[in-house]
Amino acid sequence: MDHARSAALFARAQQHLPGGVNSPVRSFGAVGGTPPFIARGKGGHLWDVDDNEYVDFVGSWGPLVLGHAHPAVARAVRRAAAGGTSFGAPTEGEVRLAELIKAAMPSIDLLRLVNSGTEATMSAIRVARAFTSRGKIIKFNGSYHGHADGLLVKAGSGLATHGIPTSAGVPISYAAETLVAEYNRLDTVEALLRANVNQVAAIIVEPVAGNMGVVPPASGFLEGLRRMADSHGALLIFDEVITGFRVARGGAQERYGVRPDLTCLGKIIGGGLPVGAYGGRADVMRMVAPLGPMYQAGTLSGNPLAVAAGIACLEALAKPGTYAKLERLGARAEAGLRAAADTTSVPLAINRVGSMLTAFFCDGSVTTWAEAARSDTAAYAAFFHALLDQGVYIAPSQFECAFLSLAHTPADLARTAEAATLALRSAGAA
Ligand code: KE4
Repeated sequence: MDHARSAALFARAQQHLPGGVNSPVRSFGAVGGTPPFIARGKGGHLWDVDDNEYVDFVGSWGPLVLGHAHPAVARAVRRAAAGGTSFGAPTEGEVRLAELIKAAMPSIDLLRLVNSGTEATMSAIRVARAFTSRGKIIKFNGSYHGHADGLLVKAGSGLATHGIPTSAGVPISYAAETLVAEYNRLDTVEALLRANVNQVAAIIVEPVAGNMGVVPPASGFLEGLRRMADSHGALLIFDEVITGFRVARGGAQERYGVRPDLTCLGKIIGGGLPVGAYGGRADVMRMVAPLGPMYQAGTLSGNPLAVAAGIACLEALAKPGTYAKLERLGARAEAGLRAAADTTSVPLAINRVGSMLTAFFCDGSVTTWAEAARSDTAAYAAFFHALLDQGVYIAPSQFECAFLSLAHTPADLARTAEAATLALRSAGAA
């Protein structure tokens, strides 16, 4: 594959943008090499500026569940743009999008649209603190909830102690309010709650972990969080930025039947344009200005173009059979990967929930961050590039998800399975 134009653009981009990108993971830092600069997408495929074509399983990190340039989404954005791009005033589209979200997630009485998943989780935590008059939050090692200061925190030395920043520029004092538990380990949550009685405002969890790679909730884990939050007077926040409208139309809360107090959304609800949302119990959300004392605002929140794309996306997803098809596509992709792995000696642990999956380069099973962290990231990087060279584009990091879209075809999946077999053979031979 020729990557001359991407290489030239990457050199030029690095003169203007930190690392040449507008989000770190796009720089290929975790896998090495030069990222292809994308020219266009259609369905389950991307083309880069050197006209190389790829089957795309990044899907813009989750939003493109319909595939690229879906006609209904493109048409909706064109129509909205013809009437103006932003007014800073209420519009009917914002009401319609809120109604579509609430129709799928009965735990949401009131919601606020924002511009990103980060804004959604940051605001959900603020409203939880406002409602409970408590300061601490519990998050989980290996989970990512966007880049708000208090969430860029990992486990401190002792479990009962506060977290430590994972980013420069986050004061220790900010991290002190964040406690870090272990995903799928209810005992670690209980220990933190007992060590911080009446201080925890909320537990925030990715109900299906996506940012350590895909790690499903162990049986009883989400139910246990619900029970513990209730018994300790904390709120339960589901960060469904990835899982919302992905693992079921009603997200993980529908798939697993556990009702959070607050839900954070993003990605799919914007159909590829910048939309986030947070919402939940009316008594909690009535704390949000202008109704209540918790302030949160945004010039472009509920932007007409973004909302038009989100409405078109969610209306398309409401069609009967959508999630059965996503399940079939996910199962087929997993089977192809397992068949490829069976032809080599390379140890793979594959986790999948619906149309999101991850192949961990390690043996045994991956049910916690500690187990995920055992993965051979160098082997993953070799696999990633061997696939990319064959026109298959998966996440440029071991600790992310591959996403199926409704636009992926059996031919795409057959081609991917074949490419994975060759890629694993070369990795196995390495
Ligand atoms: P954004 O601010 O990037 O829209 O959303 C933050 C966020 C919140 N919650 C979860 C569970 C998320 O996965 C994310 C963002 N996901 C990453 C990749 N896993 C986005 C990719 C990127 O950072 O460029």
